[in-house]
Amino acid sequence: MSVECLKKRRQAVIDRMEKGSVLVLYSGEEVHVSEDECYKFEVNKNFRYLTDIDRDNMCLFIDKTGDEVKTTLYIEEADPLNEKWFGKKLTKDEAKEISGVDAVAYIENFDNMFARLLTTCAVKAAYYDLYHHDASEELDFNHKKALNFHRKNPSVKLMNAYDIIAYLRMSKDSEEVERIKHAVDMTRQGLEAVMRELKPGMMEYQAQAIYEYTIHYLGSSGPSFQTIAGSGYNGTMLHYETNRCECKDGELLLLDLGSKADGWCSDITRTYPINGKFTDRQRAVYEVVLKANRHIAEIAKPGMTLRELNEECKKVLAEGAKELGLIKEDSELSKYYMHGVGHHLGLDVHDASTAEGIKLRPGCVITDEPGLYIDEECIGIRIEDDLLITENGCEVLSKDIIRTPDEIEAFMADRK
Ligand SMILES: [Mn+2]
Repeated sequence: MSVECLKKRRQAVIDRMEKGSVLVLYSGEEVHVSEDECYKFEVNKNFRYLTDIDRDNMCLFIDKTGDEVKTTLYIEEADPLNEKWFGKKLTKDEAKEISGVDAVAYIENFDNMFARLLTTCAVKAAYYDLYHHDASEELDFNHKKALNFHRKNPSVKLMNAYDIIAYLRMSKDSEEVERIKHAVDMTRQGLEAVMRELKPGMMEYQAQAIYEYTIHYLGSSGPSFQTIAGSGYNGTMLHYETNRCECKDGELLLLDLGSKADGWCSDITRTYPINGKFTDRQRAVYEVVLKANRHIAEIAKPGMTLRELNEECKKVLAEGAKELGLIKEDSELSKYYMHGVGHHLGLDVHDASTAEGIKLRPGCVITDEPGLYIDEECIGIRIEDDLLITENGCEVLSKDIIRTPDEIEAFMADRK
């Protein structure tokens, strides 16, 4: 990612900060599992967005208290013994080169620097990332730091940086779109590898393994979420990720999966006939879902909301479900389709969004994922594409991932 691009993002944040304020954004800390093992570190996504660095124990500090705004990145100082065990830390020069900040300093000096600045009374407001998924959840690292700060400095207004950054993140710049396109392309290759091997008797985890092998081989840092490989009845469970069953002759395999390209995600679903050929009934259901999927890609444009798109999607699915003899009234559709048609996609699979950004605008990347789940027939079908909202409509970023029944059958017939 170019430093120009990162500077532009940070400037957009600075423009929205009050005069006489600072921003304090930590990258996060490693979380312990057991004994000496930690969970794979997941960087705070807003920190990543503004620095393109995914290391723990760092802090981005923006000082807008004086006439000149200054951006400093606080990083960990390397300890040669530690590095022997856990790998190289970023040096000051490397951190500066990647992020393009005005200055880089060591994190052990951060608290003193901040305390000194606070004694000057120049800080009227402090922006922290106050993201909170739901009330029952533990507070995250940034949130805890914010509350601690607020307790010690009650006269400084505590502001939420999350809303500002999330709004910006909703509209992707060209460098983000490039990363998402790369992620989508790795997913295409992974799905094609599965289609080449898929046959009755394959285990769901083997389909998963082929997919994940392929994207890792291509240089992805891994799946953007737990791969869903649900055959037959399992395809009707929305977040089935056990993947332990056998793919049976005559059934479908639903694959909902993604990959990460330097932090940015793809999220794609395809449903394939395990033996290479759809039954008439499967094809009929598939065509309905495909019609809804195509309809959304036709109409998605700036100004619309995800809710409106879902209402449109439901109309197409309800009409089809009636023709399939599944329902008589539109209101019964919820028995066979019970989720939304899309969500934002970016650094997070279900990407940041705010009420302010409820209307789609150019640069938004959303998913288009209608489905029908018929438990009693062991038919679960979802087709999911990734759409980039443009000035007048949208671009299907996953247009090269084949999706019609004819294309899929031809691909599977042609293999070997
Ligand atoms: Mn999705």
